[in-house]
Amino acid sequence: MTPSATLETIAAPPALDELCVNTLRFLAVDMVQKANSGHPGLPMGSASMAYALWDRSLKFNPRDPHWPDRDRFVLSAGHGCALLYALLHVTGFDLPLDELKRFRQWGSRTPGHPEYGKTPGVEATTGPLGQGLANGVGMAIAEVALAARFNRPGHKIVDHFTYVLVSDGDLEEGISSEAGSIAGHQHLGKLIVLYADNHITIEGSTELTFTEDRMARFAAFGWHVQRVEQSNDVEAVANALAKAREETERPSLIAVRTHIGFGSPHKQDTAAAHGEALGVEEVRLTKLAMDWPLSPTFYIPDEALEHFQRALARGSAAQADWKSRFKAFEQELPDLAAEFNRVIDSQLPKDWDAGLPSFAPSDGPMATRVASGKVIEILGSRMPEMMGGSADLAPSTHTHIDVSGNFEPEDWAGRNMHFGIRENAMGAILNGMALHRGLIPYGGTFFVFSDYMRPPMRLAAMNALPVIYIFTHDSIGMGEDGPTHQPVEQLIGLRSIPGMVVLRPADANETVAAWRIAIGRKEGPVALILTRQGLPVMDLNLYPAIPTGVALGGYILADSPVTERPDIVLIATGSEVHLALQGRELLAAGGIHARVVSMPSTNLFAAQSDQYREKVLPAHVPMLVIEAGSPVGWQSFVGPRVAMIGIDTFGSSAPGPVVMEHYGFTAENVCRQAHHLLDQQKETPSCA
Ligand SMILES: Cc1ncc(C[n+]2csc(CCOP(=O)(O)OP(=O)(O)O)c2C)c(N)n1
Repeated sequence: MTPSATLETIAAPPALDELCVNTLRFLAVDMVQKANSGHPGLPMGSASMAYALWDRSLKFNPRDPHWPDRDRFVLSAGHGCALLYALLHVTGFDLPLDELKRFRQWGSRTPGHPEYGKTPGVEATTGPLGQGLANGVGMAIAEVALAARFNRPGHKIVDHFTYVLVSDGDLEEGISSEAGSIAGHQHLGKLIVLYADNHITIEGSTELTFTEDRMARFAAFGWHVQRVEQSNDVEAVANALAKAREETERPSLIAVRTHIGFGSPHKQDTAAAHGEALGVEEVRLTKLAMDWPLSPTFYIPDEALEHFQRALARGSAAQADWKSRFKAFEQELPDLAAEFNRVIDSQLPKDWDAGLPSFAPSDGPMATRVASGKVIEILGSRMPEMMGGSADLAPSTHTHIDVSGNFEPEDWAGRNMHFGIRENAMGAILNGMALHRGLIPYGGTFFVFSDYMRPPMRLAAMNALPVIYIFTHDSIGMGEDGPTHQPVEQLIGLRSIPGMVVLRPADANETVAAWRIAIGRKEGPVALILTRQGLPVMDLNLYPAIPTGVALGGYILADSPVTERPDIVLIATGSEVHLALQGRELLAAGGIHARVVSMPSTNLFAAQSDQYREKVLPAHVPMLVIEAGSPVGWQSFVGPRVAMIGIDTFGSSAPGPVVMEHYGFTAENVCRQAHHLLDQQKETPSCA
């Protein structure tokens, strides 16, 4: 691997550099002051190092923020976003000065933390500290994976760096160790992290909490580490960046001794500069101290603007160079070039789902995790953009693609990722891969440990990222490992994340249908919730609604045989659907006509028309939900007239079938509870 061609930049003379840096500083100061809300300290302290990066190194085109081979820049310390907005404005992105003046206001393109999709040039939503760093690791992984797949001798069409700016808080968060360890292990030499080492967090000095040798820590992870003592020494930062780019074997950490609130006579180097406006008087004193005009506010000197806007010519030249190289690539290797365009545009290959299997009862019983593994194998062989793995549980989660090798420094073309036992970083890395584009990222673990990756899952949903989660061992039915490993509240927890589609298929055929939805969904993440234990395979001849029903979230699997209007509706998900079917037969023997509704996704069901939902769940028909999870939430999914066989404790350690029976997950109990519900309703005294 060789470093990218260095960009031709014309270093500004020191006085102009200083003018540019101060422009960024005071734009941020004025933004925060006008909003009377935000974080001025980090932008004031880090303006010079960010300037060194954006002016001397970063390959970007403000006129085309999505150009595939641009360098990525992630501001992991998202609270310092006034700095990023200032950079985007002065370098010519579509972010007018008026938007800077509307910082943190309703409907502005300058929200309180960077939001992907809202502001041109913002590469990731950041704010929960540590996530952005791991997003950067994911982007750097995507870069080397795509380079391994598409670059050919004489054709380097994927060749960019990923830069991340982190603060103390980013490095204090545990995810920084998870992600830092993976990045070092994978030799991600094109990942370069600038660390705003300002010794201050919200509660005061880092001496209170954060005293380890950060450099030694990252060196131990296998990183190349450098220190710059003078944050305002733009040349020193630029030189460190140049060295970092030359280091191709190891990711780089550049710790720059910055000063929070730099220039503020009373707030520099104090926590007071962190999270509130400086105040009118302190702004005045700071501008005076730094020889900056008091008015107008949001002042951008002409010379500074002219210098910053050289980024436009530089960016379009860099992109034009890439385009001409891509053209040559296209001429020589048209199929590969078309394939590159396809994956970057997130288009699925033709007939991508043609080879997916159907299962018959004779194939069962089969755990849905096993059915999912078979689907992954087929999809993985048809779609080379599928890339993912597990947090050290692949033999259990069935997430391995056998036709591909491991993703490792010796073979970045391998698509099986070993995330190690690092769920939080796994989630954030998957987000980074999705943000980069060109891949369909997926990751798996036991469902109960999805709690460890909730922050990145929330961000995936917020950013509408097409990430797929494979969560197995999905209920108390997983058995012997006991309450620590038996998810209970995780289902409702995930379902409550706006934009997340949760699918808990009932058998192998529903699992195939669930995967179709997962691959086809481009507008957000999908979580597949799968069993450890074998389940009967439902006969597609008897239950022909399965393949289309799953996409509707809930559907009539088996209807009441006699009446149009069933006596009761049994609603079940996942491993409890076959209990509902058996319960229905027991009820029929007693003359009760039950309808069984399989509801693999409450999220998708909620999105259907009122008419459809009313057809499936007619008003005034009693309903019994059977789900091995917390009962919370079901009333909002299906209405108030619902009874439930669920779990409101933590499960128990014993063989799965024993635990299920003890908690009432048997066909007999379904029948009993249905009778009980019907009796109750008969006995309910009328108010009339
Ligand atoms: C996961 C998470 N926890 C807590 C916070 C709230 N928070 C915002 S900034 C910050 C720490 C500030 O210290 P540092 O990271 O050094 O930033 P600086 O003071 O240099 O701006 C905290 C705790 C957060 N954004 N994310």
